[in-house]
Amino acid sequence: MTASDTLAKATATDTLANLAGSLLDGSVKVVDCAAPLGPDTPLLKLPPELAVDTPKIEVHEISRYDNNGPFWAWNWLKLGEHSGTHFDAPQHWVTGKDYPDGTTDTINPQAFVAPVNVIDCSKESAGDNDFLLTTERVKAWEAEHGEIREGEWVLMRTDWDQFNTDEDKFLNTTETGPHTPGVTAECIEYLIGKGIIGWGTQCIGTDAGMAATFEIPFPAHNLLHKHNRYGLASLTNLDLLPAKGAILIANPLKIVKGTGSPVRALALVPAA
Ligand code: 23J
Ligand code: MN
Repeated sequence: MTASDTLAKATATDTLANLAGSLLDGSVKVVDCAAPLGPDTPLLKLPPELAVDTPKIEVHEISRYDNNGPFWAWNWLKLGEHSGTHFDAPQHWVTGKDYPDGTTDTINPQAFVAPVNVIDCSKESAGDNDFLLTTERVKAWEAEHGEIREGEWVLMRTDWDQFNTDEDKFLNTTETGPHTPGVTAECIEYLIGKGIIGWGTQCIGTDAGMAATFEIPFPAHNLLHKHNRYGLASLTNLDLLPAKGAILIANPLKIVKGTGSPVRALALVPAA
């Protein structure tokens, strides 16, 4: 090891010792960014002429301290990969289908723990359910909070998690289709150019409700996965995260050839 390697290792050891202390004394808090996962979890509804939907979540009891298992309780699940708070892997989209490290079992796990930027769009989204985050708005956010760096997550805060116990409100579908906020194609391209590892939202998917009708259909999915980046959807409690400075832990199950997975996303944040 060179002298600078030795120094880097000593610094990393100190960093983890400090983190351990901060977790134990409560000065770093763990925020739960996942919604409850069960039969009532809202699920995506696609136009029937376009696609088949993900099935409703089912929980089946195997035993409950009874004749089927006297000393234990356990269940089995029927669960789509893209259910509830979940991670989108690059191979979820046709544009990312050839990445050998693009499934839940092959992604480098280093990506599952990363710094996170939280862009507050809650007011805009409350005023306009079809609100789209633009490059201009992200640049203004960076001027205020600091640049978005390579390897970081960008999350769109809309406070949409307040609706996640009511599928109708969460999907907000009218005669004209689903109306939930999202991001423009140009803005996603800007963020990919910045080197983000992924983009996450508090709505049912990484794209806006109306994204099926956009010039590039589902631009967040199309462009993120084309560039081997990840998505997160149905995140909760982003109002408890700072704009910058938190660490996001979002690790999908190691499903073989999985295109995504429910995640118990967690954020490490400085105590208020
Ligand atoms: C399939 C088709 C369209 C969309 C999605 C899935 C998702 O949002 C998802 O869960 O990845 S928009
Ligand atoms: Mn998904």
